[in-house]
Amino acid sequence: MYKRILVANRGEIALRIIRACRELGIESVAIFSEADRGAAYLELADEAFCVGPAKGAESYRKIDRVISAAEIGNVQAIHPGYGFLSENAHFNEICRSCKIDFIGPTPEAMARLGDKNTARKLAREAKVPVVPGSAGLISDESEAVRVAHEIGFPVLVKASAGGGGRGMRVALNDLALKAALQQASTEAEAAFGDGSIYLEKYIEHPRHVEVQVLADHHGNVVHLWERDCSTQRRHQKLIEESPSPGLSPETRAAMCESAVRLIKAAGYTNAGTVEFIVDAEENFYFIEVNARIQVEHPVTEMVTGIDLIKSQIRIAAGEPLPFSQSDIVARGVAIECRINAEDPKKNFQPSPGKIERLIAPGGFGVRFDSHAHTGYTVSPHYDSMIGKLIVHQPTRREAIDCMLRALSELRIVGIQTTVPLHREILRHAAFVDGRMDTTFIERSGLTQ
Ligand code: MV4
Repeated sequence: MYKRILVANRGEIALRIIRACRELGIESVAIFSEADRGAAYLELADEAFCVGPAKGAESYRKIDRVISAAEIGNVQAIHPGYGFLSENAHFNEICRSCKIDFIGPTPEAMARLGDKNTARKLAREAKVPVVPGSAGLISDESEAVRVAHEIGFPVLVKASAGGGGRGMRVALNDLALKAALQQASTEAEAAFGDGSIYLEKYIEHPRHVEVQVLADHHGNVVHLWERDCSTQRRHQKLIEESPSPGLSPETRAAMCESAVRLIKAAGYTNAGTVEFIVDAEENFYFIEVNARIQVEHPVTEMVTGIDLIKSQIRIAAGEPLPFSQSDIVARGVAIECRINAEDPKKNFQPSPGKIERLIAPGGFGVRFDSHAHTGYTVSPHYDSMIGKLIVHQPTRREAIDCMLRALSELRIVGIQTTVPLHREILRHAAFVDGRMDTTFIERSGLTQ
């Protein structure tokens, strides 16, 4: 097992990884930017290095500085967390060349699944349902028009290098399609240096359901059931839950089994999430693989009782999974609300600043994963999420009631947050009845 791990991230996920290291008896080396200097969670690490100024590209995403910290810190492995360098195959490759274990998939598996078009092909080969669309990349307009007429409008133009909603354009007819091809390709070329695009039938008002997977270096692959992430706004997830309230047991089993087949076919190892969209008839379609631990991982941890960060570290260190698929029983219902420093009354613009007072909720089935505390200053330089409130109860009704109680206890004075929005969503009939889809928030009037 590793003696020392570099935690190449910040905030709540850095704290989460440091905690897992401490429980495993592993020393942790943290990194921080000038904006995070003095943050309380850094004191829990055994050592901490400043890697640069506030700007992410000059610090947390600066490969040479992160690697230098790893070398000086004399670590055997790096945990990238999520965001920053977590899905950067080049960084993954550099870790390998420096003989430092990257706690995640190999660079090859990361690159293979990071290309959405290649991932689609792998899915088809693994008999995983994909959205009807082009066989591969679209090379010219006439081919795009032909495919669009085969699958029927509306269609979605997607960038192979895209993901998370970036580089996507909906087209309702031939004329719109020609414009969409141009825009999606130009945007993807500018953003990712790869303008290649493919076409899919646009599934309207889909649910967004993802399957957590763990794969070790001994050929063992298991799923840890699904998370429903349909409650989101402009591709920003707000509330996640498990199990998905919209799936029959048959669909759930078929979706989870297909996720395992895809991960096996891709030669993927460590933690990963296979993402699907689900239409009104409960048909599910593979969309993409997220080759990292995700923000919402605690939802799965609560219903399965498995610590996903410790699992990642053990897998990277070469240990076989300590459980088989039949051991992984999901129990109860878990819901997570993302607590963002944003002002719902000002179109969710960031609301950084000093937290004059923070009182965390607690009690039976309540978990608050956050690096924030009274006196902490929320930086304007990073993502606005300052914590996650997770509840775990026997039934969904009890989980909603518990979350509402916990949200009413959570005190954050000095900045605006998404707490009021969460309380409105959790009381809304569409949420209570499990009828959320990815377009609900925009259509609901709950936000401008
Ligand atoms: C789709 C889709 C509907 N039809 N593909 C969004 C980003 C990435 N996770 C995949 N996404 C989607 N792909 C087809 N063929 C709907 C989504 C989608 C979505 C789209 C627009 C606005 C919000 C969304 C949230 C989740 C998924």
